[in-house]
Amino acid sequence: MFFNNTSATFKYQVNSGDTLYILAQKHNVSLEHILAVNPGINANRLEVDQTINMPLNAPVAVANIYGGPLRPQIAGTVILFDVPNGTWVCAEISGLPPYKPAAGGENPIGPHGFHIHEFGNCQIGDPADPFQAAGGHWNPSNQPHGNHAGDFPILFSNQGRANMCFLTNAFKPEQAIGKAIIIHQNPDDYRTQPAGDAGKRLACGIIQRV
Ligand SMILES: [Cu+2]
Repeated sequence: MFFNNTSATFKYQVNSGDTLYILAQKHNVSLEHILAVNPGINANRLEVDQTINMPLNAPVAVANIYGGPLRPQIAGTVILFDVPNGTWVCAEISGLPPYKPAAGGENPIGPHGFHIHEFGNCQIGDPADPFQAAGGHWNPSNQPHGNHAGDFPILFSNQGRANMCFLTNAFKPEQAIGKAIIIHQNPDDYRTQPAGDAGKRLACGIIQRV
């Protein structure tokens, strides 16, 4: 998934009442664009629950991610697209640290806990425990960790690079503007409260309107 790739799509399940014309209007893309990414589709006979390709609209928000003192090599972007009922999130990150298995009571390094935190503040603060100014996980609906709006899948490093897109129905991109995205040193276990035992904060980026 790339920022400027006009053929980027996501899967959409047709609801009752949908027509391609209505979908084009709702998602601010052209009818021609929808037809182009669905070769052979019968535009006059959409069926409920049929899966079609929907072109991604322009991204709503982006966070430029920078590594802090524990891993200054990290750099990348996280891009938020508006999709029906939620947000399509794409992350492209480089410079992640080498994987290290758990040893001596220490958690493994990688795959990396990855979240939206509540404050859009990436000040480093204490270099031994950086980015505390970003606060805890963004959790507007007061859920347990594992179900925070800001809970993301872990970042999976491939020799330092991570590249993934995923769907979340926990928020719309607009709502996340002004918050911070944090990459942690350790995996998120999705059950330890309140932050999944993901450890120190390696990188931070503020979500900004495109
Ligand atoms: Cu976090």
